[in-house]
Amino acid sequence: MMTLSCSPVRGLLIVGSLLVLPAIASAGFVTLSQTSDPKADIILQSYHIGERTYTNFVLVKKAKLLWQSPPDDVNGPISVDRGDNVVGLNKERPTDSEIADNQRNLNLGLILDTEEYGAFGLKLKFERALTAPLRCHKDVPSVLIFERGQNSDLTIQGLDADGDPIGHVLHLVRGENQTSAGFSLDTTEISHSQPVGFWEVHLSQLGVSSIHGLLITCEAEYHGPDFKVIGLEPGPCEAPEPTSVALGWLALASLGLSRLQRLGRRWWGLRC
Ligand SMILES: [Ca+2]
Ligand SMILES: [Ca+2]
Ligand SMILES: [Ca+2]
Ligand SMILES: [Ca+2]
Repeated sequence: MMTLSCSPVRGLLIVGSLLVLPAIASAGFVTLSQTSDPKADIILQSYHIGERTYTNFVLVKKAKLLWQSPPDDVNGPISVDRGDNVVGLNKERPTDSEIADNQRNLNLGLILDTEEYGAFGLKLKFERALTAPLRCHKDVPSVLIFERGQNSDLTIQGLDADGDPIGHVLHLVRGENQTSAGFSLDTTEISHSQPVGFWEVHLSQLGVSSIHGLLITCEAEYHGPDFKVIGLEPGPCEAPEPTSVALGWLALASLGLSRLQRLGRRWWGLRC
């Protein structure tokens, strides 16, 4: 489904094609420091897809809250939250640097919490640019977005080096193409644990080959997303094994020899 999203509200104009996240052929999974205590630190350790393991995460560096609604709500539509026993800030109406601190780590017990009626526009800048993975890692997503409850939506769009939106606006829908993260989270703003899921976002789904950050928007009907954003950079392709390199050269040499022999036979055939 593709529709035009043009939202000239709250001083922010979003123009682009709005996509519902298409199905991902093969989803990965994550490993965590622990999954038994929903109120404690839960550190993201690695991302896996197939037999491969990735740990090259790229963190959020800066944040800029563009707008929030209702703007005069004393509780604040968006807040920084933490697991009940996690050391960290839980605060309504956080500053931009408090939002960045909340996201700038691998502790999934530190998330942004949005009230169910809340709406906002938020820019998150990564510590370095994310570029489309090399072919050997083309099935690896560039961004993981965790959501407590698996009961809320988000829209995201890539940002260029100047912080301007580029590519598609992607609608991440609650429960759709969302993988269970294998743990539950009980934070200070809720009185019981909720299961956490995550979306795997590929740059191709955002219609770009590189991003410096994300524009995240939430409308009131999105049911208040409670989330953490973490980038992933697979890195270079593994060098082939020395044995396979040697075998490759041997095969090439043998191919070359047989061609030379064929040419030789043809040459001598013509002469005779
Ligand atoms: Ca709150
Ligand atoms: Ca939620
Ligand atoms: Ca709690
Ligand atoms: Ca919420």
